[in-house]
Order: sequence, then C-alpha cells, then structure tokens
Amino acid sequence: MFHALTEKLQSVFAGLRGNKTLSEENISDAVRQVRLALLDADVNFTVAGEFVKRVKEKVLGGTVLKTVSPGQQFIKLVHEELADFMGAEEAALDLKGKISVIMLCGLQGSGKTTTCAKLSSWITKTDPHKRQLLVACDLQRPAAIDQLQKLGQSIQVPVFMIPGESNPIKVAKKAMEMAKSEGFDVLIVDTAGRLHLDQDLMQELEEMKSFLEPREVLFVANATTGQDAVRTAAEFDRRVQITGTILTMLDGNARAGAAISIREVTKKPLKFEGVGEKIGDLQVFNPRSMADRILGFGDVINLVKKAQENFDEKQNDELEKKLRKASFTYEDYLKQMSMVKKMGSFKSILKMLPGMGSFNDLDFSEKEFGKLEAMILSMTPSERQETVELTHLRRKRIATGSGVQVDDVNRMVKGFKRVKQLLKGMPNLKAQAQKMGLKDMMNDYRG
Ligand SMILES: Nc1nc2c(ncn2[C@@H]2O[C@H](COP(=O)(O)OP(=O)(O)O)[C@@H](O)[C@H]2O)c(=O)[nH]1
Ligand SMILES: [Mg+2]
Repeated sequence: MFHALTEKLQSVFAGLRGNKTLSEENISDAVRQVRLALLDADVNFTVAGEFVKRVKEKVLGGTVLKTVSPGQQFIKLVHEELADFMGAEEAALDLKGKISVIMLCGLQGSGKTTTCAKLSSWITKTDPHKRQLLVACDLQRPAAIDQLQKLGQSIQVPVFMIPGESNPIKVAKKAMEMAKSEGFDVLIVDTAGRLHLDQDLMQELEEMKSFLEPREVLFVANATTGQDAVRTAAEFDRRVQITGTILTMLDGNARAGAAISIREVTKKPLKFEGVGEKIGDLQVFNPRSMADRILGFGDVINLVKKAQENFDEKQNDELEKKLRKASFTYEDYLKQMSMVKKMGSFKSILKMLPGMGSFNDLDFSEKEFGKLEAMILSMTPSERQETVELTHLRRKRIATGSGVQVDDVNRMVKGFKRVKQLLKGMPNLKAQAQKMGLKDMMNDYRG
C-alpha cells in the first residue's frame, strides 16, 4: 500500500542494525532519513518535523530499554509514534441520542455517497436493531440521488429524497420530520462536494449542521491525494467542526501522507477506512494496524479478522498441523487456494502478511484458479503427495489431461513450492516478531 515509504523506513532500520548503542550521532542520521522518507510520502511538513522530534526525544530521553538492540528500539519507537500520530486506539462511532445523525462531508469524488451505504451496512452488522435512513442531500448532481438510491436498495435501507428539490436544508428538515414520525434511529446524510473548497458549499454545510445537530460530522478523505486531503480536512474542520475522518481509496495508490497527517492536524480521530468499491469494503480504522502496514510488518490484525470471517477454521487447523509436519500437498494447496479465493484477491491478502510487501507477481484470477484446479485434479495421488518426482513426461501428461500447456504446469509447480515455503514461515511469525523486539506489540494484538 505504502510501498515507497515502507522500503525507505526499512532501509533506515537496516542501517541501524550494526550499531551497538544508540548515540546522538547515529540517531540523528536515522531521524533525518525518517523525516525525508515521511516528506517523500507527502506527510505534512510540520507533522513530519513534529514526528521526528518526538521520536528523538524518546530515544535520547533514555526511556528505551538497554537490553534490546538499537535498531529494534528504534523500530519500536517509530511504530509507537506512528500509531500515536494516527490516534493510538480505535475510535468508536457515536450513535447516542434518540435520533443520531451522521453527516458525511468532503470534496467531490472522495467517496461520500459510497461510504454512506458502506457505513450503513457496517452499522447493520454491529447493531441490526437500528432503523436507518439514508438522506440524499447532494442536490448538485441529479445522478447523486440515483446513486444513493441504488446503493440503498442493495443494502435494503430506505433512502429519503425529494424529487426536484434544490435546497438541501429543506430535504434535511423533511427527513428529520419523517425520522421522528416513523421512529428511525440513525440518519446518514449524504452531502454535496465540489472539486475545490467553496464558500457556498461551506455555508450550506454550516446551516445543515446547525439544523441537524449531528452526533457525527465525518470528513471523507481520498487517501491517494496525500497532503491535499490534509488541507481540506483542516478547512472543513474549521467550518463545520468535524468529529472524525474516514479515509477512502486505501486499496489504491494511497499515500501515507493523509493517514499520518490528518489526525495530527485536526486532532479528530480517523474512524474508518475504505479499502475498495464494494459495500463490505469498509473497516474500523486501527492506528496500530495502519502503523504496521506503513512499516511493512504486514497487517496482522486485519488479516486475522478477515481470516476469521472467511476461513473454515477446522480446515485451517488441519492445514497448520500439516505445515508443521511439512506434509503440505498439492491437495492442500488447492484447498488453501480456494479459501484464499473466498477471502478476496490473493495479492491483497499476501500483501498483508509480514515481509510479503513485495510479493507481487503471483496472478490469481478466477480463470487461473480454474486451471489450477484442473491441473491438480489431473495428478495422480502420489504426484499430489510429492512421493514421486514430477518429471517432464509426467508434467506433459498432466498438461494434456487438464487442457493446458506444460508451461502452465511448470508455473503451477513453482507457485505451489513458493506458497509451501511461504506458509512454512507463517507459524514462526510470533518467534520472528519476538526476535525483532516486537514482543509487546504482538501481545497488544492479541488483546
Ligand atoms: N477503490 C476504491 N474506490 C472507492 C472507494 N470509495 C469509493 N470509491 C469509488 O470512488 C468513486 C467516487 O465515489 P462517490 O461515493 O461517488 O464519491 P462522492 O462524490 O464523494 O460521493 C466511485 O466510483 C466509488 O465506487 C474505496 O475505498 N476504494
Ligand atoms: Mg456523492
């Protein structure tokens, strides 16, 4: 996700590995490099300065342990500081009050309308009893209302709109009346955005806010815009006092700048993150998990969550046992791959595993999976168990039997071996983290 920054930070850490102690000198060099890496990732200038200042203070303040190596200490401090800058803890959504209003604001194209539906679906999952109403207050573009209506239909949440109305305040008032008379608990209000900050738009939002008295005014920020999102966030906060931010487009070419700077500049928590176009692609923002991803530790928390939602636990336990005994076969590979397929894009999962940030070249489309399945099913039991060698003759037979080329078989075998190797490493995750001096962090994850 934050490839460039991750690589740069890792090289800073690698540079510290040889040092016996942390000195003012080697620290100042590492700190300088961290600062440059942050600026390169489009982190706000002041924020980057403050960040390295705090890291330096901690390192030189002697709050670090003498028993761990300097490089490890430094990584740990940078990780802690990154998490702190993004709010340290997950921030809850405020749904108190008889009718809780959530207003989404932000520039056009930042993902407001989509996020209204994603958020509603998230609320349904966490509290199915809440009666929700989506309110179409983006009247700038007629298409915006249609878009919200379609999204509402897809998640079976009603959408309030007034055809032909051009004043969003009026729509908001009518929606509130309806919410009161029909007993809705949550109103999620979609608002208009412009391409740039705009006085009229801000005025409109201010009026809407003073009428609706929302529990939450959430700023929706496109994370691919880096520092621009920070400036906009600050302005929205100044005008309508946001209660938090939702970062979107984190599945794309997101720049760490927005994630690291927005909370620091607005002092309002990052509440959710959008990681795709689908309704389910919204998750609670977890500062530590984001710090992991920035440092390339892999996203342990989200991986575990996602795995829990989608994995067949029994099957997975069996696989784990097999891996320990190193008896992972082609059949297991097929099972594993079909589970991974259920979990979403293979690449995005691999990227979440520690050390796998650069594991990019493994294609895994539906079609590829079909081929994989055909090839493995064309293998004899002893071939699948790896008790006989896959000679060229055997590979040719498998290719003919499954209607693919020998090259495909070769690639499949290579893929199998890589994944086997990769999975073998996974049970060592904890040990590895401890070696790196990250034991406490790992304990935190479990809690
Ligand atoms: N990849 C990706 N696309 C998103 C995400 N959130 C929204 N989108 C897409 O971004 C585009 C603009 O979103 P929209 O909700 O219409 O933005 P709005 O103008 O702020 O209301 C749409 O095509 C969405 O499907 C996200 O987290 N990831
Ligand atoms: Mg919209």
